Amino acid sequence: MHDDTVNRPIAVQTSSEISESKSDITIMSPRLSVVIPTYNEKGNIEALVSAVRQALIGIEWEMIVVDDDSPDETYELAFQLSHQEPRLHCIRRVGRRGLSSAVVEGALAANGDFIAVMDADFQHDEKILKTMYKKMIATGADLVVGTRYAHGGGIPDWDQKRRQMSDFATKVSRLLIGDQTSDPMSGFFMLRRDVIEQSVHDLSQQGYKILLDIISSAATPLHIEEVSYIFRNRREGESKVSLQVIAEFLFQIIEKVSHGLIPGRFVLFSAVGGLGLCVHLSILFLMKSYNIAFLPAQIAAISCAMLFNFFVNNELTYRDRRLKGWAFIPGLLVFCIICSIGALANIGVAELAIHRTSSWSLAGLAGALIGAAFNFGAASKLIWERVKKPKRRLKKKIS
Ligand SMILES: Nc1nc2c(ncn2[C@@H]2O[C@H](COP(=O)(O)OP(=O)(O)OP(=O)(O)O)[C@@H](O)[C@H]2O)c(=O)[nH]1
Ligand SMILES: [Mg+2]
Repeated sequence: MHDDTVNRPIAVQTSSEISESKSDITIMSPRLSVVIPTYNEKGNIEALVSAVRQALIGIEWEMIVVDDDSPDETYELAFQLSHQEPRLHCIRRVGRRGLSSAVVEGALAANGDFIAVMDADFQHDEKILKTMYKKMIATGADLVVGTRYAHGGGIPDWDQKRRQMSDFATKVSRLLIGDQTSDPMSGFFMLRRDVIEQSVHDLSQQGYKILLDIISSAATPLHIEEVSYIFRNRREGESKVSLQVIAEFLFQIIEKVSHGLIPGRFVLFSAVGGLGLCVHLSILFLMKSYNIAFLPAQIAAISCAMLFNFFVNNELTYRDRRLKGWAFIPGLLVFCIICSIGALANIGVAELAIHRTSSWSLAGLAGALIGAAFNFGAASKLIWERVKKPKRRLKKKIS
């Protein structure tokens, strides 16, 4: 891809403005759009606008805050700030959550030729935005990544656990994109507008790792450059990284590696089922060691395994649709019924398969796969798809 926009004039006048010869109204077309996804970032947003304004002196820019209806009303503050800073725009999304999809939505609404993506919490050093922009133009790159892992970059304050998690995620992401960038988990980058437009239909838009999504969805390898920076601590507010974010990252990797053939959630559901089997067998053998008869021991083991599976799936696999409070009990009952039907389907298929193949392992595997697919489909539809989002009460506006 080549930069055919470098010499484009940045001041554009409409025909009506030109006819008003005395008018001095000029619409400045931004070269750079800075997209900031936000969720509960009220404490950071005002300072961030000032910092970006300072960092981008000399460049025509706009800032697009994409807020997912934050309970702390970040969107309200962004709207107020846009009265003093007309280069600031805010998209408020209602009934949707997700960093990646927010970034894509902001990028598609942007007017700039180049799009920068950065967090609102000051962990990304806005002072390198100009360097990234210059590098983009000078090299004709498709993408410039703000990296913590190249010479001159760093993360001074992370504890060992956090470092290990990040290293693990970086290694897993290399399955998808090799070593195209030293920091595939970065949320700080700048790209040419057409890069995102060309791959937008192939993006998974799940979870947090939008850079990985963009690089792995590009039809041809991208020209990637890097600028190092020191990662900082969050200035105000709390991190949104949770078990759900980790689960979504795993979904993203599985779906991309299997080219969309295997739903990531299904793999996680099956893995939880595998752990459930371990729970089942452990309890069965524990009871045996206490000389409990097989039938009661088996019933106890099945019950514990179902409870375990339901609990872990609710916490991890379906965390975004988690059942809470009293809804947990009917959910558990439906789950037990589904698993019982799934077990019958498992036995039926295995029985059919053993007559055809006479291989125990193949028949067992066929039964297990059908059983797992049935359980997954039915549980997704009947338990976790039915969860309704709580309604937020409307605030009365005083006029
Ligand atoms: N629109 C939108 N923004 C989000 C969502 N989740 C997180 N964000 C924003 O995305 C940015 C990164 O989120 P953080 O919680 O700081 O995640 P992180 O930087 O990867 O992790 P920490 O190092 O723990 O801060 C911040 O600006 C968040 O406000 C979301 O669901 N929707
Ligand atoms: Mg952060």
